[in-house]
Amino acid sequence: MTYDTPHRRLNPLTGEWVLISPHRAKRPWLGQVEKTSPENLPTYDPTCYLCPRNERAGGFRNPDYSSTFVFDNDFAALLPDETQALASDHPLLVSVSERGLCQVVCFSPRHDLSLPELDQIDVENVIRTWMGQSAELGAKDFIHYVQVFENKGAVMGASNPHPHSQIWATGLIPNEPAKELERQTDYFNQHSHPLLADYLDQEHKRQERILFSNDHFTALVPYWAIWPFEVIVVAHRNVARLNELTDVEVSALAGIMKRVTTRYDNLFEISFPYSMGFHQAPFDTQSHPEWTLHAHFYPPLLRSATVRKFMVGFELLGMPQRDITPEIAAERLRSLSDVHYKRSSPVDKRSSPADKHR
Ligand code: H2U
Ligand code: ZN
Repeated sequence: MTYDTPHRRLNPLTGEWVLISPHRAKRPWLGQVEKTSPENLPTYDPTCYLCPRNERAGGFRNPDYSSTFVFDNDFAALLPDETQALASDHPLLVSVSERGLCQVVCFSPRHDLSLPELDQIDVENVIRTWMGQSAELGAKDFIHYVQVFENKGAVMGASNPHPHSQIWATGLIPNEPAKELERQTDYFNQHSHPLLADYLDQEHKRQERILFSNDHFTALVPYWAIWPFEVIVVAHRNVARLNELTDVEVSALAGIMKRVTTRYDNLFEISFPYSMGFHQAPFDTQSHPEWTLHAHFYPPLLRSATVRKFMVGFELLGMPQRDITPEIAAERLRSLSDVHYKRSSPVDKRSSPADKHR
């Protein structure tokens, strides 16, 4: 299909629309140019608060860790303590108290190795850590949602280049997964099928937005993508939560994550910034057959290492809008190599035993 005139697309996961203006993609750019992150990081930085053995805020010292390392965020946005219920004395002034826990997950002791640069086995360790923490935090009686995410790059607000992710576990379901829960539940009740499974079937038939897949996961630019090179990674099995993944699924997910992030880095030959996170089912007593585990990658860069997309003006006041179509973005990401631009050899072979769409 060619899409060359302005149109809207619906995000069935949230019920929100995005405006697509393909004819605008060629407009000149005289705006802000982003600074790129430093490329040559040391393997260890004595001033980094995430490196092994170094001191963090509040006098805590990191252990001499050798794999992943999890700690409670020293500046946690949420606290586990029970607080007094907030009284609301007017329907227009509503608030409720919120409990939760915030953790930081360092991917490895190496200050210089981001997801695409880590070996397959190390990415699997990162995923297993997210799984373990999801299970542990999700089992707490005051936790109902576990949000795993990575802010990568200074442009995304990451405060430290040492590769790490965060986990915020909350008593209430945050806005985005709450919308997805409602939409996936409605769809499942109407069709007796999970929304994302049916969506994936359509995408596999059409191919134009698919990047690649293996036996257990598919990476694609969603039909309703907002960010220029937005990607969604969807599980093939109807698995609802990270901690329900099997060993082979962990390997497959690590392989797909390495390939997505390698292609991102190769796109402009920089360490590609993004916010990435998993949407898993709420942690309650239900099995959530409507929910399909997936990860969203939201990268801000638009046409080079230094020109980003801003969510301002009409996006902020009206609705999100994009210029390059999701199909063109998918084509560009598909055309890139799986060999990281900093490496001369292909990514670890174990990452792609059953990969298709090369
Ligand atoms: P970001 O780079 O995505 O901001 O994540 C780093 C987190 O590390 C951030 O949430 C925490 C910050 O609160 N942090 C500590 O917990 N201890 C420190 O000594 C510094 C930063
Ligand atoms: Zn470090």
